Amino acid sequence: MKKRIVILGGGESGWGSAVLAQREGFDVFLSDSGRVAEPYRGRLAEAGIAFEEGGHTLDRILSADEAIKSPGIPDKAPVVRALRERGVAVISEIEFAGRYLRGGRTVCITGSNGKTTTTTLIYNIMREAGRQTALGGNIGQSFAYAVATGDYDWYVLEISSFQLDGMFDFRADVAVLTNITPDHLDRYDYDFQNYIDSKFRIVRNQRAEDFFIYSGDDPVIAENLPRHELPMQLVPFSAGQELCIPFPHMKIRGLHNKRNALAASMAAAAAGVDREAIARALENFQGVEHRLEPVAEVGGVEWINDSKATNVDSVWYALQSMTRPVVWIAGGTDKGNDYGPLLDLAREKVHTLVCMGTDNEKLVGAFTGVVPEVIDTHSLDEAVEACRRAARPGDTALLSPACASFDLFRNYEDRGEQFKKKVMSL
Ligand code: UMA
Ligand code: ADP
Repeated sequence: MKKRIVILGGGESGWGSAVLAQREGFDVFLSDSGRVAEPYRGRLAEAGIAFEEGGHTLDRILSADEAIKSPGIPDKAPVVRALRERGVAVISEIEFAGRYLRGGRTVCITGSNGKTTTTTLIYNIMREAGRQTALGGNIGQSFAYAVATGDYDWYVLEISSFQLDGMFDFRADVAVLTNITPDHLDRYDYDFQNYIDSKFRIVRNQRAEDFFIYSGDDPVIAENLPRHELPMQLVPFSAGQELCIPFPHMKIRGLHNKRNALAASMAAAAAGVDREAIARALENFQGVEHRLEPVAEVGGVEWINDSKATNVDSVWYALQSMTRPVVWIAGGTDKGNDYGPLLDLAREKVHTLVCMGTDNEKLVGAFTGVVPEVIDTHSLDEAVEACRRAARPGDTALLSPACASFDLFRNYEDRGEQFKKKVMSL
């Protein structure tokens, strides 16, 4: 009899898993607690993949031989508990897709910040070097979809902690850990150590011929690096090292981006790419949208979109890289932020903080008396207008929120796009 695979969640991850499971000849059933959004709904129907929506029917789920869980579904979800109680293995899409690589190799990038920038840069380098390379994971298409629909020599994968959690036998040929600072603690019982342990799963199963590239500047990584002998080749990077081109020749700025470029260069070198290809790709790299992205210079004021800065550490690096007086827009949905680490930089660089959120109380409280002026606004229009009035020629107006976007926007991309549109209309 065919093995039965149940997939929980019908988004990007579930859709990719379903396509791969169908291709591998399993009996596939997908279950979504909410509505399956388009385009996935239409695609599932067209591919003839059985699915349900609007609830998880345990009768149809507990008969699974194995279940693949989408990363957005917490381990605490009743359906996941019920499966585990029944003794059904619940794995992540990464674990599943990793079984069908047919010789393809992986570069897997995780960390609290810098994943997308580093992943994109590695992908660009691999392409520059003429490798057959797929880009996916926590960015763009899912890993499973890439495996199901293409034949690649290399898979460059951004991996979130949620995807690492259901990963057991998967092995990365090249693993990259950019840094570890607090994030997503709501999914880790508000215990930072649980989140740290999740990130370190990136090196599980690595062997002597594999590489582990990690920040040698990060105290949390240093403290948690297993003390016993690790079999793989350890390659720490540090902001003090030199790249193969002078960093000022790159178009991206900031100490954090130098680290990302070092990590990417070392990962590509571990994958056998030569120095010339690395140098060319570094030189051409434009940065990624919504990450310290220059928008426009209006009346001598430089506007920057850093909408992806959804935690305190990413804002620290944004402020750290500022060279002109700053009008700073921050705020949104607070994820339990401690603004303490930002106070010194804000005092030194920011003359006006424009708070943009439905509830700004915590932000106003943290920065009143630290920054000369704190303005309370509740919409993008209000915030940009307040910014325009406060900014003087020679200033930088920086959107770097330190918060999630879900109070006023669909997501961080929506926030960044609306911001850019508004700035362009000034
Ligand atoms: N759902 C259930 N049962 C539940 C809860 C949700 O069925 O109990 C359903 C929802 O109704 C929805 C589906 O699950 O239809 C959504 O699944 P998902 O939230 O896992 O989202 P996907 O669209 O599958 O996208 C996921 C990642 N999302 C999350 O981790 C939240 C995507 O990362 C990733 O690109 C994609 O898989 C492919 O690997 C996004 C993300 O926000 C970019 N990641 C977080 C981040 O970067 O901070 C970790
Ligand atoms: P991720 O995919 O991990 O969220 P991104 O590359 O999308 O990382 O960057 C997210 C935010 O963090 C942006 O505001 C960016 O400027 C900042 N950032 C990028 N790289 C780093 C780094 N190495 N350390 C700290 N912050 C970073």
